Amino acid sequence: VQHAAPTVALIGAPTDIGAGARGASMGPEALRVAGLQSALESHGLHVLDRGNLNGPANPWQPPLEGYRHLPEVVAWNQLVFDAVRAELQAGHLPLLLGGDHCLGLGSIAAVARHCLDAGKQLRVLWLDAHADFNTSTLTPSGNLHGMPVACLFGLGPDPLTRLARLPDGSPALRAAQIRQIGIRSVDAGEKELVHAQGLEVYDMRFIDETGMRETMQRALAGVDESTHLHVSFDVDFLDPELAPGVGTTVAGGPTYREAQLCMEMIADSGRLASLDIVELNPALDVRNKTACLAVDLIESLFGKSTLMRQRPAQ
Ligand code: B3U
Ligand code: MN
Ligand code: MN
Repeated sequence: VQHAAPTVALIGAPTDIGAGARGASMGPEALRVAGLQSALESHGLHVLDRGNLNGPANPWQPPLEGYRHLPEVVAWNQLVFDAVRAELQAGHLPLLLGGDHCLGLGSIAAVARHCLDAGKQLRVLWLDAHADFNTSTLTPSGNLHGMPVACLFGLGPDPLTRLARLPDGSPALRAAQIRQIGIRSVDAGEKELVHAQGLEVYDMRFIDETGMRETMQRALAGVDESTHLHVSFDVDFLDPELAPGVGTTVAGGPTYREAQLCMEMIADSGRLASLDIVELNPALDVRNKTACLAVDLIESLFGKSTLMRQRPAQ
């Protein structure tokens, strides 16, 4: 079944408030300069650029009780939550231009809330080198971009877990609703928590042994007409040789071809309904090449393909 092309709403969140390196605050503009809007329009999508959210500046302080910049992270996530929720309520597909990955909390909390209201089943694909499942006692850094998934599960500081709770008090996200792909850096205590919480993680060893095709078939298994598919794309998912413009590179990520197939298989599901693109750091990039690569991959995510293809049976 072909669906009408959605209206995509670009939401800029220019902040590095949860990161360990400055510069992700320039991510939204780098994606615009790389031609994101016209690339999407060339595939028949209607695009609204909502401009940038305006949150607190980065005070660049050390951690306090295990968290860096907690009040500012809460403020940015509240802005993201409200903006993403408003676009979903308007029937648009929100595309969050980060900013660092702490913003995945506000974005996915809004999506979870919307799924509850709309009677949709939620599936999150978390594309990342990191599990982002730290807590204040496990974190090596205090950086909140290493904690959003734990916060969405209800494990984290009160003001953030409160933002992520559904009206009945349950956490926004359960293990059955998320698949992590491309993971290759998990801190010691974080590893135990990931296992204890039953997260489904397709790490790089799994991708090497199984291949990207079967990995994505598994990650998308059970996705159907009633599913809202959210992709949270941390650009450090990609191999750093391809994508140097991120704050925390980890060697051994997906190749260009693996990343393209990953995006194409998500597009084939026909269920993509919201997207985060985070951790792009233009201060560390080379001639905006990481931003251009991200735009290239986003095009595939929205259905760019070399040939006219029948949608393969899943
Ligand atoms: N796990 C480390 C590093 C990290 C997590 N997410 C990113 N880096 N981007 C931490 O600080 O929590
Ligand atoms: Mn991340
Ligand atoms: Mn990461």
